[in-house]
Amino acid sequence: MKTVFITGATSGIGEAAVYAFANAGWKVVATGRRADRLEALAAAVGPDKVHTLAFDVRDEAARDAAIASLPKDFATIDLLINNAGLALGVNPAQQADLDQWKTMIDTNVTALVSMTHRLLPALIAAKGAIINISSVAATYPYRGGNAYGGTKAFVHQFSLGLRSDLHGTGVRVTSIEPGMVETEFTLVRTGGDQSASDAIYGGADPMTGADIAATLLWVAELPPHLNINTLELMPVSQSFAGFQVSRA
Ligand code: NDP
Ligand code: 8X3
Repeated sequence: MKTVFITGATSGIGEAAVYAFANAGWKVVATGRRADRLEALAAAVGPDKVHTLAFDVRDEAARDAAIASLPKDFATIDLLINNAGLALGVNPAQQADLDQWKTMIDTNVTALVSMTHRLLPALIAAKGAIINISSVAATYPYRGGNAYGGTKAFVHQFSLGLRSDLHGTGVRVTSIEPGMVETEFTLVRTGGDQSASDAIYGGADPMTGADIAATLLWVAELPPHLNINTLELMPVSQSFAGFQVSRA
């Protein structure tokens, strides 16, 4: 039985992934900061299938202590899903809050890199896999996307670089790049504005956490000689718009 280590499992895509992998017979290490949510998740899915670790991905000491506490049954990691992440703010760069930019970089970039570095020896030993959650924001700029898009572009390119470095090890690396998924993402981005969240997803028939979780499971269970490098997904209701031109 294989074990997946999922960051950001207390809501949205990560939480849905816990259910998808556990239902498919994987053992799951589910992580996030909100311990109460993790406890509820373990109770709902079954503590024999899910082991929870509450820590902030930016806190390397807390992370290492949590990993060191893993019981034997969950200690051999075959797949790391670097999912924990967030956007903060919707303002253009000239009105953005620098602390929000730093929080996004610390979480989406620095912590993701550090988590990968921490588990890489084990993943190589297991001939395992890494799935990083990037975004369409990595490729398509939009107003107010600024630092968030930059962090996700980093995740995309870091994933390709890992692929290159891990050549010959058998370790697979994939960057998953979703568009609009209805989760707590917009609530977090807007500081808890439920009406803003409702306005973004309302009538758009967005993707769900379960849609992305099914894709993650599909990628994870492909035959070991296959690697999906990058995979971009959008709801049918979402597509692209043109360039903007300012005129004198
Ligand atoms: P949610 O806000 O629903 O989930 C985010 C998860 O990340 C939570 O479990 C949260 O847990 C965790 N997290 C955030 N910061 C930290 C931290 N410092 N330490 C530990 N865990 C943390 O959003 P989504 O499910 O949508 O987001 C998951 C990923 O998907 C993110 O990387 C996001 O950028 C990406 N994404 C989302 C899209 C969307 O449209 N929703 C589209 C493309 C990509 P807790 O707060 O308990 O710590
Ligand atoms: C989340 C998707 O388009 O809101 O990464 O940036 S988007």
